[in-house]
Amino acid sequence: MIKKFLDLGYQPLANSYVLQKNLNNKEKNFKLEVGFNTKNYLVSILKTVSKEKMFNKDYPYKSSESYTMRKSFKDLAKMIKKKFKPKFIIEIGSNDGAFITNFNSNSVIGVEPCKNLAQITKGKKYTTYAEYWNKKLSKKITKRKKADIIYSANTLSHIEDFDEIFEAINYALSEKGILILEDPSLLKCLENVAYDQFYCEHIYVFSTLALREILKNFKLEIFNIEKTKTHGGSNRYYIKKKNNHFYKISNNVKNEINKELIFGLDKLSTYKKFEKKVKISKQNLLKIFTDLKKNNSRVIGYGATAKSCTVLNYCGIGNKNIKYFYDTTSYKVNKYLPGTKILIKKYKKLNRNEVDAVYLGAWNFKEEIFKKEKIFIKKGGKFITHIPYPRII
Ligand code: JHZ
Repeated sequence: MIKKFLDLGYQPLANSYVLQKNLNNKEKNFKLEVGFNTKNYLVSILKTVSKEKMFNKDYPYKSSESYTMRKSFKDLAKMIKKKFKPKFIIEIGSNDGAFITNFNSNSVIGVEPCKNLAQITKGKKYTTYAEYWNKKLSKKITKRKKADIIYSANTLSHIEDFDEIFEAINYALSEKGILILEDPSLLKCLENVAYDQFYCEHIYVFSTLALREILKNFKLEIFNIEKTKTHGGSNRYYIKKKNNHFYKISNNVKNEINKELIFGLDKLSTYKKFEKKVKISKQNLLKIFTDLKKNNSRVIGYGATAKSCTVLNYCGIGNKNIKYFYDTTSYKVNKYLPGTKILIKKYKKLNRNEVDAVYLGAWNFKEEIFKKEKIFIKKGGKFITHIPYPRII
């Protein structure tokens, strides 16, 4: 039933940045392979890493780090308040509060198992459960009052057990309540040859087709879809209980499903074609880095992302090709990227006297970064990206 279509080799844990004192220690590795379930169309990695190893008190990623994400959450919160007037909202995977802090603290609850992040929103007086989302927690939170809105962005794809997630959601959601899920779109991922959307934390990359099948098992259905530009192109799914006739199913749902069928997201052959494109992408990216090295170009990286971990380790691009990465996240600074052991430095504006070309680890924030670095660009500084194909811009 599950057919393997992509082998991205042995990979370290994407968000396990290495301390200098541990540089010579062996890292935990796992085999990163991706498969397609021909029955429910679900695309998933084949071997998973335990959630405790990935989401713990040392989690480095903060949603608030970019203007793009802060704005996206702010705009969504504004729309939700206006359109749905919710009295009680739960966010699953509230991270550092980029979404919940747009609401009054008495109307929203965050669930965030990474204790270092939960501490941030607790510090701002937002009720936050530093626990994994599950049935037990759902009962604890919503014993007396059910949620009008449950929101979860870039989190559902990180939780392996659908029974646990959706039964907990079904319990917590009021009869007329809405579940809003937001995750990178598989269609976009394939169109962009964004194979770096696959790493240990991304157990799934969803198509609408697959999500619809999964939701059926829990008597939930998608009634609207919005496209967002975040994380390279995401789908924001509006979901209701099947017996909730308060919301009509928008044509957007049918249209998106049709688009996915035309692209062939229901066929194994589509994923096999994707695999070929990934191999070509690797060769061409390597060529760019080899040529830059031959020319003695000074190359650094921008945005030490989880995605970069997959690209660099899969392609065999290391600290001989990229001198260091810049990242604004204080937790990542002075540590090394997993596997490739490239140093991460505290971000400072790109300087043309120091740098010739910059690998865009955070390609999903290209617009924001280009705006910030316009002087570097004006002075002839170049960026390297592999999305949608390897090139220098
Ligand atoms: P970004 C993480 O993936 C992990 P990553 C996780 N699994 C997931 O699903 C997504 O997030 C949502 C830095 N940066 O968002 C900040 C700059 O330095 O692409 C971040 O470290 N300067 C939960 O890591 C990184 O880049 C800038 O100007 O692939 C961006 O990480 C900007 C805009 C960002 O997610």
